[in-house]
Amino acid sequence: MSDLKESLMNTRVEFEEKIKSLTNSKEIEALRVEFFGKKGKLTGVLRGMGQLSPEERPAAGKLVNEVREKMESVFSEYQSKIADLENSHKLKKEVIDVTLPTSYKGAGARHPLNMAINEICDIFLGLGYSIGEGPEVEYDKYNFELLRLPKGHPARDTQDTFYISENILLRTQTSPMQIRIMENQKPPIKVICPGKVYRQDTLDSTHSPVFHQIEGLVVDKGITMGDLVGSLQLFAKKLFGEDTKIRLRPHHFPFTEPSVEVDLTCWSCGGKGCRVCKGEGWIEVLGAGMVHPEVLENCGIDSEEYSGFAFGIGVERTAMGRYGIDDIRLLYENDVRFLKQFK
Ligand code: 2U9
Repeated sequence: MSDLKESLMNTRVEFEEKIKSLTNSKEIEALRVEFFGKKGKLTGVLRGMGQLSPEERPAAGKLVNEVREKMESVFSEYQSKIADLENSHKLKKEVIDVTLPTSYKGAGARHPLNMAINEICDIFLGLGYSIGEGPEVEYDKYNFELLRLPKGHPARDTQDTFYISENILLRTQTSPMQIRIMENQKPPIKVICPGKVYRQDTLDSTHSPVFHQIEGLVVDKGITMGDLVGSLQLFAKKLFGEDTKIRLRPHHFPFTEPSVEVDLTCWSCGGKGCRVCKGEGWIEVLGAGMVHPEVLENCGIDSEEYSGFAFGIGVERTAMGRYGIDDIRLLYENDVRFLKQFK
């Protein structure tokens, strides 16, 4: 019993001396293992109790418990003291001087293409249209077949694109989205579909193999060419000003009948003729027409009961006119000197 008492006291003295000199939590943890761990010094002393006689054990047990509790309380006192010290040291080191000048470089600006898309979409939202967006990787069926452009159709040459496989391609127009909408929704339908489209083309100042379109589609009972003209006239005035007029020229698209190309009075000279409109007074901005009855039927819509109009707007062309940009490539190069003019 006296041996046990002695080694208990020695262990406690050693522990209290050691703990006083500790300065960080790593050392604290090492001390915990040294004394309280499985093979620790205190654990070793406690194991010695096994050799005591049954009469000595109760008193020894009481003493051992008292010493262990004391040592544990000293340990946790030091442990939290050191943790507090470390924390306040860390806070001091990481202090932020909120009065220092900022490294803020200023807010960016919207890209002119997105500005044009937002402006055009806002006009149609105001006219009660909803917005539909869909995949850029499309089935041939949605991009061509159901729009009356079967394989081998000559109009496919002007819309040659990038093929993923025989029947999957990068869409050449946003029309496949309107097809999907007509397949899934009953008329009345009134939607615009903005998005990126792809065509096999060589990049120059007016052409790009990737560009943006906004196509619109209205299908209901009794829709006529008059509705198409009225809607486009309203759109042109809202985008380019109240004095803007539209002019329709007959055209051909496989998916609309009749089809038209739509010119706007020149945004630069107002119709007198200038360099921008090449003396014409008019600028071609969009194409449109009455949705071909076969296209309606292809999507499960009864063409005897319903009719519709559709139109397509080239976003790049509109943005270039609206913001006076003379080279399409500027829109894709992301040169900050160009972009920051649109702040
Ligand atoms: C469905 C039926 C018909 C969409 C249309 C045009 C005419 C058109 C061009 C404008 C400039 C493409 O980006 S551009 O070069 N688009 O001329 N687009 S009619 O007709 C549709 C669409 C969907 C179901």
